[in-house]
Amino acid sequence: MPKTQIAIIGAGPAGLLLGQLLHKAGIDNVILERQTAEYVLGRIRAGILEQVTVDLMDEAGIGARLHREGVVHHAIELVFRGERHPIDVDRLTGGKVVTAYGQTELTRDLMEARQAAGLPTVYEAADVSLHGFDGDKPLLRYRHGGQEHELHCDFIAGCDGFHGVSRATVQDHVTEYEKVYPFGWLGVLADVPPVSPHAIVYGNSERGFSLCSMRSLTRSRYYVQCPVDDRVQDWPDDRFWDELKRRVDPHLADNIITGPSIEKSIAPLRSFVAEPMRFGRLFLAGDAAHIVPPTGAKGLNLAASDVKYLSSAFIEHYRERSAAGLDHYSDRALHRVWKAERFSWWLTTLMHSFPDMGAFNQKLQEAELEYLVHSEAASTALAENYVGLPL
Ligand code: FAS
Ligand code: PHB
Repeated sequence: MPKTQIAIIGAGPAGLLLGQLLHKAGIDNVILERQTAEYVLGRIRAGILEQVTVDLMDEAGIGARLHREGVVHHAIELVFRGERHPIDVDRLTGGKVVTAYGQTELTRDLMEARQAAGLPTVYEAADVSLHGFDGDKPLLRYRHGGQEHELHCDFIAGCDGFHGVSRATVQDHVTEYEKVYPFGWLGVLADVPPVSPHAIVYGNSERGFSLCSMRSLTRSRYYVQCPVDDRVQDWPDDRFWDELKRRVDPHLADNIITGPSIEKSIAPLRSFVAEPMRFGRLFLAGDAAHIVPPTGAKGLNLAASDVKYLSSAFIEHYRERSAAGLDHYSDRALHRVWKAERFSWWLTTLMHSFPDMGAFNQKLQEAELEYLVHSEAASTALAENYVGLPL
């Protein structure tokens, strides 16, 4: 009867990081992932890491490539009315910074470390189901290689994302809070040098939001806001590059190096929180419990802070036989989640063009941005949320 201490559902950043931290603490864990490793690595997602996430990668003992290849950003820039304004997050927060390092690379580092340690990950685990977590003998059932399997455990960590089975299993016991935005983000990845390698550029324009980011000094990541029902085929590369240039200041537009897209996708934007994040011996972490619009670069970083709280609670349970961390996990995680939800909603509302928002609301957005970039207090509030609030 296969047994482990912690059964983790999902081999995304949350599941893999949790597995690595538990392994470092000598706690057995098994990950069940419904896709292949290649599929997981093929998803292009986040790009900006808070210091909390970088520190966790170091704690997990796998921060080396991140420090070698990640690009530290000391500032961000806001573009509106055709002018660009720096926000010096480093100075405003007393030295805190963010690091540009793609979620794909972070996931790859975690996967390679797990494989090197010989830790069990079952890829292509189909039809995972959760049982007994309201008692003290939880188990997972799943299908793999044409066979039915059971995995008995002490606890289940639901790290299976927004469309996962964990939250769906406890749907009747969850209170959901949701806001869906009336637009999406069209994202393009291109092997061209980023136009702003040391500061992410957030653009507000009457034509809509834009974002100039990167994955490395030779690989760029750009986004433009688009109608939520647009399709990727509506956006040939030339149309994308033209639209991006119309939404930033003339100097930046003249310096954008274009090239063929190597990935192009449209992501819907939503704010979502499921409460609570604990159900007996089942604990939710990451996108399984909450979603933020990517504007504030919080999604991946919230998954990391959930994992920090949850791994500490499991370690305390096994080492000190204390249930305090487990009992406080949900409240503790949700306090941070809601502050990140607020910041992500605020920045999304400030930077995007909403249907029929009219000239008056555009002027209000520009007035708030004008105030923001010239007020030390307002810029500090933006900066301390952007680099990540203390754990
Ligand atoms: P994930 O969704 O990454 O991982 C969950 C894993 O569980 C997946 O591998 C999935 O295959 C697996 N799974 C699901 N159901 C299962 C089942 N029944 N059985 C077994 N396994 C199952 N965040 C940012 O900070 N910045 C961004 O720019 C950004 N862009 C994004 C773009 C898109 C299109 C999406 C969807 C998200 C984006 N995010 C962004 C947020 C994203 O980075 C998430 O916050 C991050 O992936 C969260 O990690 P996990 O919680 O591990 O969830
Ligand atoms: C990204 O590089 O994908 C990125 C950067 C900053 C954001 C969102 C996405 O706010």
